[in-house]
Amino acid sequence: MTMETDDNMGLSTKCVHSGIKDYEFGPVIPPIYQTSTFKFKDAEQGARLFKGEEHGYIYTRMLNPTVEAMENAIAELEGGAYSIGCASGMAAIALIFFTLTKSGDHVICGKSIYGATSSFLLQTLTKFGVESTFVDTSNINEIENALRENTKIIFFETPANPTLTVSDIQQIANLAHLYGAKVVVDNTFMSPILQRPLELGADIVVHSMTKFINGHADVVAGIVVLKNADDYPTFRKMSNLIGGVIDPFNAFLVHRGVKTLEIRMKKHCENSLKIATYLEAHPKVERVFYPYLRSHPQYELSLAQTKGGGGVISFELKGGFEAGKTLMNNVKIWQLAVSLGGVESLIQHPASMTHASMDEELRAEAGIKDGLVRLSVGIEDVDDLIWGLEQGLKRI
Ligand code: LCS
Repeated sequence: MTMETDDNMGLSTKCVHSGIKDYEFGPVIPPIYQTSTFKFKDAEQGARLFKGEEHGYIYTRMLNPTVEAMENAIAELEGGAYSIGCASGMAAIALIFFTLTKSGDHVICGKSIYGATSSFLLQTLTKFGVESTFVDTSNINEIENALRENTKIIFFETPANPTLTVSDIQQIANLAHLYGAKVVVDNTFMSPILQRPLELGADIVVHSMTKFINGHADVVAGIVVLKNADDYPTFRKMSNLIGGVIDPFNAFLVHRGVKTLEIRMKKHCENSLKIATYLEAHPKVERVFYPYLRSHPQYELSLAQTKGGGGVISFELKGGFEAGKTLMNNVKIWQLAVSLGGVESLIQHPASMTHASMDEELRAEAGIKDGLVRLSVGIEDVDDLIWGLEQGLKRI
């Protein structure tokens, strides 16, 4: 806990004050320590720092005060002991698997998952002798059937990209811990404002901070949040060895984004529910996936586990991919681009874009149909966003 906040304070207060300490000259914002290395007072101090006998800074790949301030803020918001800032969400995901698995181990991963995550497991981790099984993590029986003695990690996104499938974190954690496996939740779609997996029994949270946490589509970054302090030294050591760390300027930008995270998430949720409701009633739309719609298969679980449906909606049009193309090429305000979680609204096509790299069979099994369109709903005025969608829909 930093000196400014404690556990009883509200989320907006935490967003504004978390991670902030006193710095030389009294700035209210952590300065950008844009330096690769730090001068020691004397040879003895240098040796103490390297031995870990004194807290301080040696070299920016190892630790940097601007990065540390942002890491403390996210750890505090997620209710974790420590966090480690990474160069991207994928660097954070790689860090977790490289730290916790070795040759001969097995991992279970959600079927509906960001394309690069599934490719990392299938194309990279397998080279090191770690096997993965992909299951529908919204079905606890599928997880139980896939568990083995050597299963080290159960990894899933909830809600998942791009199907918005919701998995029961507490139930999965209870099962995983019986088998000695760690539960890792990719909390990118919710942010700590809407969902706190560590409180529900998860061991580790990972984020692509490129998305809601930074929120302004101007940074690529990731973070690993650890519930247990005991895990920290091995994770920090591996981060230092791999070197995929966030740099001070990006950490500064992310920390700046965090200040408005709570109010942004509220607006993302408010806009998304209205847009999902509008789409569900639209004659050209076949089916809408949004966790806070009553029609969502895990609607009740979503209400219980989260504080909002988030800012991502997926839907299928009656005319399939051809209709989707017409929509994407004719919408107004919405920009045709991948990524999500920024203040501006985006539209994209998972099967040919974000999830194109995914194994085709796995993509079909995960329910990522060719006609699925994904929206990242920004914080613009919702009437303008609906008007912008209607301009595309009426061309179909
Ligand atoms: N986890 C989730 C849930 C994601 O959506 C992404 C990226 C990542 C991890 C990887 O994070 P990155 O390395 O990009 O910071 N998702 C993207 C998407 O849906 N469109 O573009 C990127």
